[in-house]
Amino acid sequence: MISQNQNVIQSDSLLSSPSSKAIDADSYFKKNTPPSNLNEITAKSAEFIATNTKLGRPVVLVTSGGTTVPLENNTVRFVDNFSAGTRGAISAEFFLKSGYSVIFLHRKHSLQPFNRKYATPELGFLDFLFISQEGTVKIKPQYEESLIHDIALFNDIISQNRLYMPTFITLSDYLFSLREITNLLNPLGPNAFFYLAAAVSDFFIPADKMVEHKIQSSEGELSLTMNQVPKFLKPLVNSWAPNSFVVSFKLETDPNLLEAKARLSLEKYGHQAVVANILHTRKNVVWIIKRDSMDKAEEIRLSDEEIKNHVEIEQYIIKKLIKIHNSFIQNSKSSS
Ligand code: 9Z3
Repeated sequence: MISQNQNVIQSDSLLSSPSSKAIDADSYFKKNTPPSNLNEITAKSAEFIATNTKLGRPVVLVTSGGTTVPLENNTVRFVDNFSAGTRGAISAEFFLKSGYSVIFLHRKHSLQPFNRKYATPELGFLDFLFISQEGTVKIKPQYEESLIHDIALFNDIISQNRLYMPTFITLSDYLFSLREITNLLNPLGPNAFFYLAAAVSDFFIPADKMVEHKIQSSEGELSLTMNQVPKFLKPLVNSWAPNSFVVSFKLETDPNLLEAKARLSLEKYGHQAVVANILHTRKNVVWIIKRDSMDKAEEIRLSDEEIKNHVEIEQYIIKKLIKIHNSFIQNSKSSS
């Protein structure tokens, strides 16, 4: 909604009440539009899950990157969520190396497993190549070993159909795809692993409250009020995939809030574990809090030596979580 001499985007009638109750997940799906490729994502995910489970491979859904929240239906501007997709992309690699097949639901153009190493802020694709005296394209010798290794691994994984990489841009693309893929993983019960590392917006403007066209600066300053996004972990854990293994991430900037917020999330949603991290130290230290021992937070911290040698913390996170997943599967078997 835009007023005459002031741009006011008003999401819902809840205008100035930050404590207003969020709508529930069902209403969210009724009021918002699914991505145009949702049927394709659903069909390809179904085929991927069927092929991999038939071969006895465990399947993990890794979500990665940030969601956007558009301000206009014909979107020129949007609010973005912080995330380069590094955590998700590296984690997917370690899951693949550990024998899991991976649905990598990620923000379009964010980092992807394996490829992420060859398009960094310092080095682009062309930096790895040179033209030989014979006029052919060759790999610079210093990169050859790592490239041969990664290409072989990546081609192997792709040819075995162990990696499917659907994308999202907006919050609603993400949520519709998450719900579809979760429903498809549900029949796998405890074998299905959800690793929810995407940075998902907590606020949005419902489609029916959004302006159609580009907001005009000639109309003055812009005031924004956004609705709260329903807490999707709740239906995911309680009804979409109630017997599955679900790990969420908690991101804070204030260390004093982190542990309490992570525990609160486990209490509220009842899933298996939260990986808690602080924005500025996320690459070097995380805490894993499990539902069955909530009073303990297990720290994973890289040593100075490891940081110097560019060791990736995700290898320790994944190793630990796979162990917890295996005991979850065992416990589910013995209690059924
Ligand atoms: C995370 O906490 C991830 O670890 C990061 C990774 C986004 C920090 P990068 O992609 O960063 O490597 O640059 N993800 C979850 C963030 C989030 O939105 N969590 C919600 C919350 O904290 C709950 S699901 O409230």
